[in-house]
Order: sequence, then C-alpha cells, then structure tokens
Amino acid sequence: MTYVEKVLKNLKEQNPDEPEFYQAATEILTTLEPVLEKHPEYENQSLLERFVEPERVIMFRVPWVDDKGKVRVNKGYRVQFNSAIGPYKGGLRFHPSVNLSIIKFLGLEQILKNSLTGLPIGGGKGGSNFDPKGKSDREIMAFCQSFMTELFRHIGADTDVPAGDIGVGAREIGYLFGQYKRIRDEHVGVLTGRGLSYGGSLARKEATGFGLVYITEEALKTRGDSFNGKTVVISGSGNVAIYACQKAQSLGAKVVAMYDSNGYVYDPDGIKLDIIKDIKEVKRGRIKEYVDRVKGATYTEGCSGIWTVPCDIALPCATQNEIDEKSAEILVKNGVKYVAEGANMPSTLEAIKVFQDSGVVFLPAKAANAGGVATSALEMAQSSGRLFWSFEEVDAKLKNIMINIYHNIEMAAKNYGYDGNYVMGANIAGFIKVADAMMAHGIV
Ligand code: NDP
Ligand code: 2IT
Repeated sequence: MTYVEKVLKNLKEQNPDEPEFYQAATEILTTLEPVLEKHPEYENQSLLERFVEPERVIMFRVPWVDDKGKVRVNKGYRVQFNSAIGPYKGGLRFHPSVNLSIIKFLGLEQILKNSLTGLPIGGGKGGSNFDPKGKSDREIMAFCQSFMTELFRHIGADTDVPAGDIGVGAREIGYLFGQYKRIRDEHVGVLTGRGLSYGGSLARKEATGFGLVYITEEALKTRGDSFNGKTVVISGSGNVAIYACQKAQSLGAKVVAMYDSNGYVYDPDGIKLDIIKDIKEVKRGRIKEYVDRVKGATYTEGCSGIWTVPCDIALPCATQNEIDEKSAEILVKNGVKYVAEGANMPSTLEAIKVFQDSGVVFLPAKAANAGGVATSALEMAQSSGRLFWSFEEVDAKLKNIMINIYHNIEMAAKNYGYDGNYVMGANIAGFIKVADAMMAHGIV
C-alpha cells in the first residue's frame, strides 16, 4: 500500500460519515504521488496526515426567533483547516444540505485554492444548515446575529476572515458584520464581500464569475481560440453564475442555458442577463419566471437536463456533484471542448475522468474559481492599508492573478510529466507551497 493509500484508508475509517470530504481528499491526494516521491521527508514527518486533519473544528448552536415567535435552532460550523501560509480564509454557506462533511470538503479545497492565488491566505470554511429561502429580512437578520454571537470569538482580521458562499451574499455579510462590530467594538476587515460603504472592495461581487471567464479565456487563447461565437451553458443563477455569464457575453459568447435548484431555462437566442438579474438578485424569485418574460425561451423542471443542451463551453456554477458520469458523457457526445468549474467540486471523480479521457480542457475548481477569494485577499489588503482601489485596478489585478494561475498549473503539470492535466497541476502547485510552509514550522 502506498503512503497516499494508507492515509486515505485511515481517513475513511476515522470519518465514516463524510463522503464529500473523502471525495475531495481522494481527488487531491491521489495526484500528489509524484511530489511525495521527490520528498520522502514528507512521509517521515506525517505531513499528509496533518494536512487532512483540520487545525480546529468549531460546531455550535444557533437559536433564533422566527416571525411567528417560534424559537428555531440550527447548526453552526467553522472549520479552521490550515493556517500555514496565512490566516484562515474562506466562505460561509447557508443551505439546508450543510453538514460537517460538506464544510470539511470545502475547507480542504480552500487550502490549495488560496495557495494558488499567490496571496498569503490559509484555508477555512463555515456555515449552517439554515435555509434562507422564503425567510423575511428580519428572520435573516436574527439568524445572522445569533450566528455571529458565537462566531465572533473565533475570528479576527489576522486570525480568520470569513466571506460569502451559497446563501450568503451582501445582505447576510452586512448583518454578520454589524453584529461583529457591535460585540467587538472594532471596525476591521474581519469579513470580506462587505458593502462598498463600509470597507468592501469594488469588483468583489463580480470576481468569481469574471475570474472563471478570465482563466478560461487564457486556456482558449493559448490554443489560438476565444470566447467569441462560442455556445456556453452555465449552471446556477447565483453570484458566480451571473457574473460568469456577464463576462462571457461581453467577450462575444452566447450563453443559452442557466438554472436554479428547481429547473433550467433554455434560450436559443441567448440569455437576457438583465432579466435573470431582476428575477434572482432583485426579486429573489424563481428562474422559471424567465419564460413568462422572454418569447422563445423554454423551462424544464429539474436540473441535470441542462447538461443535455449542446455547448462548446460548460461552466458549472451551482454546487458540488452537479455533473455525474452520465452528464459528462452527454456533454462530450454533444461536442463540449472546455469545462471550467465555477462551483466547488461540481464534477464527480467519474465525470472528471470522462472529460480527461476525451481530451476536454478541464479546469478544476480550485484554480478556476479562485478569483473570488483572491479578490477577498485584495479587499483585506485595502482594509489594512485603509485605502480603496478603483474597479479597473482591482479587475486588472484579478485578471493578472487568473492568468498566472493558469500558467502555474500548466507548468506544474508539465514539470511532473502530466502535460495538460490541470487537476494534477493545480493540486501539485497549490500543495508545494503549503507543504513547504508546514515543514518550516516544525511539528505543529
Ligand atoms: P448563490 O447562493 O449566489 O447561488 C447558488 C446557485 O446555485 C443558485 O442558483 C442556487 O439555486 C443554485 N444551487 C444551490 N444549491 C443547489 C443545489 N443543491 N442544487 C441545484 N442548484 C443549487 O451561491 P454562489 O454563486 O456564491 O456559489 C455557487 C458555487 O460557487 C458554490 O459551489 C460555491 O461554493 C462556489 N464559489 C463561490 C464563490 C463566491 O465568491 N461566491 C467563490 C468560489 C466558489 P436557488 O436559487 O434555487 O437556490
Ligand atoms: O469558495 C470560495 O472560494 C468562496 N466562497 C470565497 C471565499 C472568500 O473568502 O472569498
């Protein structure tokens, strides 16, 4: 049994109810064999065993009162996974599916993603099984205040800096920040994705989606191609999906389908993004309303059918495991050439294999969606310096970071003999920096 196999076996035995965490660990660790061969000291120092064990897991009760006066109780989580290269950094997810396995998979991914940005940020993730759908603003506020009333003692601008993820956007960050400031009496950069009036960064809202398109554009460019005239399918219609759509359209692509958790819309003339924004960002409604407003568009109940829509480029931007082996096979059969992951772990291990075996250019999440957290780190830099950069300055830095990530993962894959395998490249390039820092710190 190899070192990696031993660590994975032990991980499964020790964490039997954590399939998503095991999936993410398998994807990462199985690609690190060539690095471990070069560095036998890693096994001697049990580096992988330490890498897959979070530095700290915080779980807490979140009681709040709904509009009917009923007391409700949710679970709160913050996994402070790895601080070797900087303070813990990563989003908060509010979704009924949230459990420890999901937060740990997201935290593990975040360590390597944050390393790939080239910026000094460690890995963490948190959230709750709270469902923001259908809640009033007052209920959202009550929940966020209760959540922060416990979380505040574990975070800090130089310790752990949360941000948004599924179900956590500008509104939630505002309520969370307000409560932190009230309890600590500190106006500091303890959360990112803040509003522009209280320390947020221009272009953070757009950053993940824009960054996803920038890295895909670089992959196209190195192959003498571009987004212009390409047919694109984007899953989701939240923060990442909307701004990926906006940037892809601005580069001349035709985005023909998007979805929310109920079903997908297909618009052969190209999605009208202002209508999607009005439905999802302004009215917090359902995507099926699109077909009442746009002639020629169709709505299909259920999500997975979106992958039967033929496209050149697929950008999964909703959630984990939304593309399984069967969907991947259909995408390939219909001629997809590029798959870039805006969501975290949207492709199953089997789906990734289908893409790679078929010669699809596959850009994995930890590289492709790193623009969000990279811009969060730029927000932290602006907070520390008590200054603001223009939209153009932040956007230019973001683009540069994404182009650098592309070339770093490309080079790492090539150097280790896996040309074009960006899963290998991203994991190896991300891991080397973290491993180096962990070794320098001794047994901690
Ligand atoms: P949002 O909450 O803004 O949007 C999520 C979108 O995905 C919505 O359209 C939602 O549908 C849909 N969705 C969520 N869960 C499911 C599900 N279980 N099945 C089907 N559809 C689902 O979140 P974000 O756009 O911020 O996040 C999307 C993905 O991108 C996540 O994987 C997140 O981890 C990742 N990500 C986010 C970053 C960020 O900066 N925000 C940075 C990097 C990655 P509905 O409207 O019906 O709920
Ligand atoms: O998955 C992610 O990278 C995020 N949700 C963004 C994290 C952040 O700290 O900006």
